[in-house]
Amino acid sequence: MRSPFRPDNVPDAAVLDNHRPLIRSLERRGLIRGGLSLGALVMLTGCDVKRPASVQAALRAISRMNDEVQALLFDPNHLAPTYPSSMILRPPKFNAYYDVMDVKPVNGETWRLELSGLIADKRPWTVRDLQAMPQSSMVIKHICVEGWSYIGGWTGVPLRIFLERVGADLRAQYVAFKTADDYPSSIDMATALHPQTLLAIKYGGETLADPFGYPVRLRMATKLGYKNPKWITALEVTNTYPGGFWEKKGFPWFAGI
Ligand SMILES: Nc1nc2c(c(=O)[nH]1)N[C@H]1C(S)=C(S)[C@@H](COP(=O)(O)O)O[C@H]1N2
Ligand SMILES: [Mo]
Repeated sequence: MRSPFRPDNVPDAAVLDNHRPLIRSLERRGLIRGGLSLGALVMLTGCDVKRPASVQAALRAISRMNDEVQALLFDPNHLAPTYPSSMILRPPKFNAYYDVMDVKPVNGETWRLELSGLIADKRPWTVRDLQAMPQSSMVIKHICVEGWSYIGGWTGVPLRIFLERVGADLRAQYVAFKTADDYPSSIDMATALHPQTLLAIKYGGETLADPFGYPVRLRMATKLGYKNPKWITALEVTNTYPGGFWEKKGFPWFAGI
């Protein structure tokens, strides 16, 4: 899991800053008031704290409830901060659940983006198909939960435009992704349609390099790093909760503003 390119784990104030509006709005609505005590957890869930499995299950249920509340509070028109292009870090910082030397490059010539679920036109996409679509660029902060961040410049097809083009059911709940390295991921439809959500094919104006997701990865300004799958191979529109790689291990699913 250690990468030679991994930056020092310096906690980043931006992590907190990014979540302050959410925390404030939850407090305003009386949805949170400080932490839950163990006693309150027992009262709320009626579970036996001597049975760790039942506590685990209850905590997971509360976490899913939090995810849903956060998705409800998501403002589709609120834009995350952007930065001047002079601040783009070159090369970007690498992270994955394995080392950078274990990245297996994807062959762009044979690569296809497979489509499934609530989509009218499920023909697979090539790299050239994606390049021929309208592109948009954004310079945003990438925040990893491990406590580091960087400013990155991304160009690609707005996911909203892609979903409209393939005739996706935009009233569906989720957009789910599969990747070449078996790192499933998913987002809510409101986030998928947000203007700062791209199927990114370029970094700093140049084709994505292999470690950063060539030929296509998701880049969102409104979500933490681990919600941005690299090396995407399949996209599904669905009403069945798809979860994700870290989410299965207990990380929050919403993970953003
Ligand atoms: N396919 C895939 N996507 C992934 C990961 C991964 O391990 N595999 N790691 C995530 C994490 S934790 C982070 S912080 C970012 C890192 O993206 P970067 O290497 O472009 O900085 O990718 C995310 N997307
Ligand atoms: Mo991350």
